Amino acid sequence: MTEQPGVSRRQLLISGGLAVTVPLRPAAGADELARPDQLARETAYKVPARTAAAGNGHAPEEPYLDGAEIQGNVVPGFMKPYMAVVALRICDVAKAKGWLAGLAPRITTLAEAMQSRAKVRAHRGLGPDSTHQAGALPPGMNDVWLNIAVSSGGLSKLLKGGQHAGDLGLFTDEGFQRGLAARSSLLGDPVDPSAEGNPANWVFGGPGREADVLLILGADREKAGVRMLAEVRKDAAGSGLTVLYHESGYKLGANGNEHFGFQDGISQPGVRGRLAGLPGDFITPRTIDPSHLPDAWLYGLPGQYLVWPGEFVFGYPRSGADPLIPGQVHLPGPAWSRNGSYLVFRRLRQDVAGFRAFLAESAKTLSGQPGFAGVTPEWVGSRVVGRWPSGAPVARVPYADDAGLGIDRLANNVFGFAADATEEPLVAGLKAGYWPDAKADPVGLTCPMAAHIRKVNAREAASDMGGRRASFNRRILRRSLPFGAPLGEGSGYDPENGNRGLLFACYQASIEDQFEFLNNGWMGSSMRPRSPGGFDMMIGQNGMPGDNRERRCTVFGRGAVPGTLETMSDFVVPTGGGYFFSPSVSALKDVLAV
Ligand code: N7H
Repeated sequence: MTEQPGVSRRQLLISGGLAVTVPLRPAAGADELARPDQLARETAYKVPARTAAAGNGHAPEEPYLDGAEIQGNVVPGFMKPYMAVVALRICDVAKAKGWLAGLAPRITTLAEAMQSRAKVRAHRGLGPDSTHQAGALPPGMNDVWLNIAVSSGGLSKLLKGGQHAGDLGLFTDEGFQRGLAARSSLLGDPVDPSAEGNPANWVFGGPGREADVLLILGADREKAGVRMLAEVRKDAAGSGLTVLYHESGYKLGANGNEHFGFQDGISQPGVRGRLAGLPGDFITPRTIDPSHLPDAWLYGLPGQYLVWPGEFVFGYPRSGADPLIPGQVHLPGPAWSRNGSYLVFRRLRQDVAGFRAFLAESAKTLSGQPGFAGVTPEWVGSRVVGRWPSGAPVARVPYADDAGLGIDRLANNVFGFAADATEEPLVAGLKAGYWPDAKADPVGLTCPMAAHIRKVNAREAASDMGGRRASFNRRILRRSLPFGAPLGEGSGYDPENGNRGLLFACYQASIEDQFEFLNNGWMGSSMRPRSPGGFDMMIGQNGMPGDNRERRCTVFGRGAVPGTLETMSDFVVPTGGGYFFSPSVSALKDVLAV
């Protein structure tokens, strides 16, 4: 599928989508009958006639997700203002199994997290009239939640000698098998062993300090979260595990900024799937007027594409060639990995002073060039990210930030790159604010090809990997929060001595094809996802020592005049982390804890 100016996003999404007749539900008993090695691959299922007709008038038949089995930070995500991570090493396997068995009933599930999310959504509302509620909690809400994930090293210890001893090999993801430290150079992390970002110097996760288990906590209130953090550390330390690392993260400001000053966590894929008891049973709320088809079937929030759950959770249909028709069910591990998901955790230190200086110097250099007169550091930042600090997309407001648009969730994702985008009619009672429509921007004159949000999500535009489907199966569910106190503007005093950043966490069904692909395939490449545009200047690294670390990208000023941004510095430095598998509650109880 190629981009065609003047063709609507909707047409782009459904035209050229081959009506592949891929089935939805497994044939009865398929799980039980298949051999483990078969389960490790994508499995073919029968086609219900109604599903094949999705494009002809029936809504896509979305699967029910197992609300009691899937951990809540995978779907729908904790999204709490407090987060903590605890990295653990198993020293005594038998004791650790007892500890896991005790932990299983405390794991917050998808169903539990959804109940709380529904209350928060109802309290905050959507649209410009409710924006004063951003960040507000419903009265009395004081959740403290816990999730767990295990690395391949941890699985190897826990499965050894048991009934499932051979199952680790059935996880088909090479990244997961080898672990983050082994894959670090592939991600573009510094290869020089003396560099801060080299695994040899990580706070945990480097050679000899790899974690077997990662706990993730989320809480509405810091006090309760910190209390639980102390409790779980104490329990773990007394149960055959060593605490390698723990750290707390906090939402910055009501809207959730990160340390460079931008609102984060705006664009998440809408996960298709149902859970009984929700409006329409949908896990991702639907906001497009149901008579406006097929868009009402394509989006959750306006501009938020719905993605089949198998891209994130093991054992569900993935994206097919047609977004309305489920693809093949994906179970890239042993039978008990169903309802699980891979978790990538990276502790990313952010050099805030360095990034600010880069924006200021770039603005100074550019503003002396034709087409760039008057550009500010904030303008440069907006081109590096693709959004202004408030979250407003440059695609809709190219010349100046607009705080209202930044927090209007019915409007701040309504843009594509291939075609003009227009507001959609919404369900009764919802109304987006009025903002200029985004224009098609196929070559990045407004939102540069190298802008962070364009590097990690090609949206509906074609990329080097193909048409829009190629973008759908690269999506990740981000669950990050910043650590460290913010750096004040201008004072020069830094209580953290530069040690602040992002506790970056994301879930996906393939580490290689999703997180790693985004990192080295797109962010760390100057030529991809499409046409040479340069590196992701904020996050991209290129691993090379010395002068080869130079990174550049192209931005455009008035009259489509090109300019160059360049730096030798890494503003985001990896300082720890690991690759993990987040099992279902049953797998934790019945496979890992026995
Ligand atoms: Fe990125 N930032 O705060 O400046 N990110 N990111 N990210 N990021 C996004 O839509 C940031 C990182 C993605 O669908 C925004 O939430 C920082 C890694 C994806 O339009 C901002 C760091 C990876 C999206 C940031 C960091 C990604 C996204 C715009 C590290 C994956 C959604 C607001 C310190 C490998 C794109 C938003 C879309 C958006 C920031 C890291 C991925 C402001 C500071 C490592 C998929």
